[in-house]
Amino acid sequence: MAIITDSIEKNGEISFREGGSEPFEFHYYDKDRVIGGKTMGNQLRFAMSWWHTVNASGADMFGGDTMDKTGGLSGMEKYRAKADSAFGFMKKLGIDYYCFHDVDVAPEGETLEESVKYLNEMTDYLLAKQNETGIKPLWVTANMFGDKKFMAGAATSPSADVYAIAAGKVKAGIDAAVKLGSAGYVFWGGREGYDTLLNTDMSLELDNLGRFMTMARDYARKVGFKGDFYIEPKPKEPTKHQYDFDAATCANFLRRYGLENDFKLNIEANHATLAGHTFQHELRVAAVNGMFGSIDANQGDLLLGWDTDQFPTNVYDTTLCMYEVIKAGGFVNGGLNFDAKARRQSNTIEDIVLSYIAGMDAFALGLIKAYEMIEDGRIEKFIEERYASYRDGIGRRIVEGKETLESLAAYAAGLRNVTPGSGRQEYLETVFNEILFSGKK
Ligand code: XUL
Ligand code: CO
Repeated sequence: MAIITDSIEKNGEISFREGGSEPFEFHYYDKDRVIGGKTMGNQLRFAMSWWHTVNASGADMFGGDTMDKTGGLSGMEKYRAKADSAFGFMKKLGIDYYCFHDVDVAPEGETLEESVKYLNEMTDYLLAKQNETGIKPLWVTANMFGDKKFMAGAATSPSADVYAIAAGKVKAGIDAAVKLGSAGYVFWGGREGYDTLLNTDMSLELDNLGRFMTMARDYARKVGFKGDFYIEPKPKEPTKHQYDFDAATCANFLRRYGLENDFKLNIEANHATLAGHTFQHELRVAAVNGMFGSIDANQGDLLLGWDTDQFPTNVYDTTLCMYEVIKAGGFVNGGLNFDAKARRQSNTIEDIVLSYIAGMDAFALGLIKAYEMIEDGRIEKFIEERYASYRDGIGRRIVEGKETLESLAAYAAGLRNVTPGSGRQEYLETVFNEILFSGKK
């Protein structure tokens, strides 16, 4: 039974070929190539998103499916066949990790109890597949936004019963994460936000969300979950005001509720741009707050105001992303999950394979170029020199916390003609282009 693997079977194993130009091969991603002291595989830690890859059928707001990924099956048989296909797909592409929501891998029952039973049955099946292949979850999550009971949120729902069901789903998700040896557990806000304050008690909702994550953390640590928790910031969609707007908002939330030691951030490229930020900005904010964790790798369309979840092909962005990842010390439990789907019109199985190749190659090239930026050194040196005044004299004393407002006022009293010097943005952008396109150092 092959739902999404047929065409790859046809094309054989997808591997790297130096100087290659055929579509069904990698031209930059060479999994075993060592770069920056680690293999590309370990630097990039690619993950397959179950929902987009195995389930998404091309439907949009205006029209139905353009792809059939059911293989004509239904019930548990369909879920098992999808798991077979997913593992076959990951093996062919050399992907070692996958990410899933509870409802991606198992059907939902009428009650929580029934849903958990199905999930347990399917995680047994996934575990057997993992043992055969060595593939593992990068992170697990619970879908707390799809069903109508979650229309007003889950941990921020005005209904305590909905809150309790959400807690039960997260408990089952954490149990699945422990059972499958997942490196992470993600909270994406889903409908944790609001559309109008005319019907919303924001203070209670935020406190409830804080309590919810605290309970999840405490339960997970009790049952032996050693991985990272993540919040995945997103500014809007589906609600008008999401509580996890961007990295800075999430960092503040995590500190307010004392969760900063167990939670990190899962930065999604397209969510960053929806928040009016660059992907690089969000990664840097996460890193300077000690909360860089994992990445949902995709790209949006800057002319559209919604989450398009496209496979990433923009090498400027992948390079600047990998530059941030390297500067943050690389991935520990995190990795690059393709929260991305082939376009509605790219509706063949081959298109999904080509989409992954495109995304993986774009990030491999980004990784290569990010190391070239660091080796080149011109950009780093410029920044170092730009802040040189903080390395000795008055600047050094400021950094060491030895100055006061009065002492600085006295120091500054007689200064004349003070300017910080040119920021050289255009020159630095030229250097970046040169590294990307000329191969000249
Ligand atoms: C939604 C989104 C999700 C999360 C997991 O915008 O990105 O797919 O990654 O729930
Ligand atoms: Co995502």
